[in-house]
Amino acid sequence: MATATKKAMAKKAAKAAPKAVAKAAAKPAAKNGVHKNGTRTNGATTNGVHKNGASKPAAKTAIPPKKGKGSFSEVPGKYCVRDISLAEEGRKLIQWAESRMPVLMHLRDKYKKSQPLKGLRLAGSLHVTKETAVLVETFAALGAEVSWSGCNPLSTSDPVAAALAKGGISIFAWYGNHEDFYWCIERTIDLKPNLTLDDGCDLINTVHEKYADYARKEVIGGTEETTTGVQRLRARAGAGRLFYPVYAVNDAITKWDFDNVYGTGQSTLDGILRATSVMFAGKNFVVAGHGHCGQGVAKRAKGMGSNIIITEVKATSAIKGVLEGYRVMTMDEAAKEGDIFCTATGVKDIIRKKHFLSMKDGAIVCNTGHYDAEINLKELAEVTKSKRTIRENCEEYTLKNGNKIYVLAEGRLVNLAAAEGHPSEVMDMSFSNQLMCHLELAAAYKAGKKLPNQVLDIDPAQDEFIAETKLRTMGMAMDKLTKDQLSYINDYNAGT
Ligand code: RBV
Repeated sequence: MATATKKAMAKKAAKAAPKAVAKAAAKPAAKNGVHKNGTRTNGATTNGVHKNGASKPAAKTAIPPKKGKGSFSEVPGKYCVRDISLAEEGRKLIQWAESRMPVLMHLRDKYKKSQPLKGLRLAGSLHVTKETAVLVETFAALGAEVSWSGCNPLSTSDPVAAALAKGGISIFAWYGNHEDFYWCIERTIDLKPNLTLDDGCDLINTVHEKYADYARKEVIGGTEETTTGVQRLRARAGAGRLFYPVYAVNDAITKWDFDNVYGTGQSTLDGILRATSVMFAGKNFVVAGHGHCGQGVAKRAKGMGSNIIITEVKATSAIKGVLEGYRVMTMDEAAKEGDIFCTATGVKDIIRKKHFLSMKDGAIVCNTGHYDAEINLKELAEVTKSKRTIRENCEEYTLKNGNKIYVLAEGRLVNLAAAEGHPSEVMDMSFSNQLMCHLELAAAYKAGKKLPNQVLDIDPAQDEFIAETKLRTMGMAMDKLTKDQLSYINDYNAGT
């Protein structure tokens, strides 16, 4: 963006700021007396001193500068995206996703009149994709004030971020945001959220570690989208360091049996194809971790004609692989055989120096786990002579031993960094779970009911509702048990 335009935007932003502050100041009814401090968005009382001395989200007037280079479209305190002129392109993508997310759209329709989230402020940190945009705009349609950031430096769709910003959502996200990842999260906390939505726990962690008193006193609850995040949450809760209730959305059947398996399966292969265009048929495809995500990747790679090798640390998951007809071996062994490697473990250092050194020339290495810790790129660098970019999201490392290894998307989740993440159809169910959990949190809060500061399970009725609605929108019907069948299955005396 030209500097002149940037300056004009900054001027406009300065004017817009008071309005944004006034709007954000609308507080949820303090039914249980939780929201009893000042009403300004920046958390300061009128004289700038916090009444209770608690750690507060940063003041809007003292926003620290971004470190990232390049141009941005920015209205301080409201949004910072790469280029607002991409909004029209993004809007079409969002509409495309809407047309494939019937359950979420049904929920939007069902609740938009009653405004169950009115007066609540929600901060979210989740991949800024077209599907996420449908969720974000549903929250807004139901009355919430929303502020959003990405949850991975390489997963933001800049057109989608621009469309959200243009549509009035507060958003801080851009593709390639390595330097200002936490800056963006902090900007969403400026909203003084009373609900948080995470994918990977970075927002929850920031709120808990930097604003512990705030987390305890002001946040009603939150949700967590992914396996790695739920693992971290459980660790936090186990250590007695979880200060508000958080729903483990990942653990809903309508999330992890579908999103983690079929979503990851398809989008991971999509990412590998976009970054390499290689043929899968006939290749040895090593899947590290045969949990839900790994199962999806293996299933789809097998379907494309690859020979699957599984590496595992859990015997039951390994046996599942064996019974699918895959080979199971250690990574030390698999490293020598694989043509394509994909990590899906949630654990660090799955592929290390010794593995790189024993790989075949031309091996392709990628990750589909939430964090970029699974492939040890630092150790790869130690044995590398030279490096160059072959094409977008595909880097060639020439090792000192002469072999070439190709790393996709910097070892970050290849399905979101090199492709577009999971398809809308499956995110429909995941994000309906997200929405319904926030509706639960809001309803409990408005009814004055305090939920325990724990990792909360999803109500099975929610799963059933989402699955039934999905099935109906797919034009499929199910049988119903007759009374007689019901009494038969509940009869402990029934025998041969
Ligand atoms: N994920 N979101 C998308 N298209 O918005 N794709 C994948 C999307 C989520 C998915 O639910 C998974 O649990 C998480 O990303 C991993 O970070």
